[in-house]
Amino acid sequence: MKAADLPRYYNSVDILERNLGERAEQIALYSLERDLSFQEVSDEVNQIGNGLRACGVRVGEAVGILAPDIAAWATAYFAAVKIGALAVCMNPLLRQHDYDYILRDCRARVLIVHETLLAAIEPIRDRHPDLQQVIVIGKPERQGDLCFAEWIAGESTRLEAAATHRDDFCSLHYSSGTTGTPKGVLHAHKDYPLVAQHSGVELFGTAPTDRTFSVAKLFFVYGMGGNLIFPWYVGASAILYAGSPRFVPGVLKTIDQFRPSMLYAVPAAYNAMLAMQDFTRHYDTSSLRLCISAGEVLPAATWRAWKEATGLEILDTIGCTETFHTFMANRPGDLRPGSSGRPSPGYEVRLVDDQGAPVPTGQVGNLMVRGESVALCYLHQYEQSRRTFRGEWLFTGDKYRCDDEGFYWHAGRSDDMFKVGGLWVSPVEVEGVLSGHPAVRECAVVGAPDQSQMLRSRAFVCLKPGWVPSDELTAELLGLCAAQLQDHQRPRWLEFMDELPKTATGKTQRYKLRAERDGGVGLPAQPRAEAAAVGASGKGG
Ligand code: 3UK
Repeated sequence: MKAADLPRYYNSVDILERNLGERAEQIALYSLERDLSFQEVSDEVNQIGNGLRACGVRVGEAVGILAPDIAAWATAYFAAVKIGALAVCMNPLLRQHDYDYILRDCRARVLIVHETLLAAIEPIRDRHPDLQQVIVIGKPERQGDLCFAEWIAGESTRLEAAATHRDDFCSLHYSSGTTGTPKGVLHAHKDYPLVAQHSGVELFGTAPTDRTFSVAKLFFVYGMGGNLIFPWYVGASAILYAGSPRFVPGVLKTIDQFRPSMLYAVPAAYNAMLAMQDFTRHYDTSSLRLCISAGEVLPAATWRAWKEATGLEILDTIGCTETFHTFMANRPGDLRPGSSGRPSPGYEVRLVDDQGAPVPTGQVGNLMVRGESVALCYLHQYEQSRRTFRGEWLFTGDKYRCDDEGFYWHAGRSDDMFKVGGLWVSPVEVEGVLSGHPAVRECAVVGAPDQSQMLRSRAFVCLKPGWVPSDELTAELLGLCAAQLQDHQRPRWLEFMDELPKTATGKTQRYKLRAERDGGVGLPAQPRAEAAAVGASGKGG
């Protein structure tokens, strides 16, 4: 399918509404809270859409969605899209200053927020004059806020979709930036059927009889594609789980109870399930036909352990917020554990050196991707957009090596960013917190593998004259990180060094630090602290 095959005026609410004929009464969505048929979903979407229009939301304006994975997330999303607004899919794990940034950046006019997340926006919401209405899923606390259920109760279930152009933007997803400032990725209506056709149908073979479940949450495009867009595009049902991805019994119970055939998760979530002894004896996982992994490298050991436990082969795949979904993947019967597979339908990839020339087979190069679902730009980020969106080609920031058989092997990133449990860590952000301590002269943070070959944050710290390394100081520095950073960002290990390795121009050579082994050459014998184990987290936990 090509973008040009879609009608010029196309609204991606089509992904839901194409099911309103024969499939109208089929279950679109299962959850502990409620099950909804396609007709019921559509009725609620129309009510919300009418409610949003009554709040004055116009085509192109932003509607924030900040909620766990419940039915209202999905209905609010499609309602915003249907009236031609921009659905801003907000990560419930962020901190106040991120929400502050996002609300300002997108000029959200309405925010639909779950009662459990109100506290995070309460202190900053008054700074945003554009934010005219807050709608609370649950009980509002402030005068003027609306209660979601009451707000839609009186609205009509009929609504005309906005005549959006297929190239109009319909969603905004914030992804972490190298400096810690989120980058808003704009996707257009056309991108949704494209990824559903290419990845949902052609790659994963999603069929109407499937039931999907994603441990990765809906605000994350990986979860939203796999567990909302792909199933609904073909009339299959999605299973929503509102709990934390780290709560393994909750995840396994959902699988046991709702019997998904397709599972989307990040490597840390597979590892977390495997860490529960004999989990397949306590929970029935026999409904699964396809297990998909993305977000970071799936270690070959995890692949083997999962196969041993369940008999199933996990498919490691890679996508990014900028492409919306998968552009390389392992396929059933055609996979190499530890690799990201080969380019998937709808995408081409190239490996180039820093001057843009192709690199020979077997050598590491910068991964470029081409495909029609690639976003046009980041919102309000001219420089960063120019660096990343290079004509038809997207500069992913990933380093890859291609073998003789055409399989691609991840070889790190060009920007020092890394992921822990599927969630981005920007070294600059962690270093900023450590540098706030009076003892720290300079520091550097890198991703280092733990016992199960999953990356964790590792900090190297140089002290100011007069300070000496000690366990107390280590604890103090780690405490500072605990207070100011999210779990996955906190250093798991903290080591003291006399000097950081530097280039001639004074840039920290993080790649040298990444190569440091335990007590390796160049590392002075200093106390090496192991911070409290960081829990495994699925992206969007
Ligand atoms: C890294 C991987 C090695 C890689 C995503 C599937 O993760 C997704 O989107 P993000 O924008 O991050 C993208 C970056 O994450 N990465 C993702 N998968 C893998 N590295 N092996 C993998 N299998 O650095 C990439 O550039 O958060 C994943 C589908 C849609 C997505 N958006």
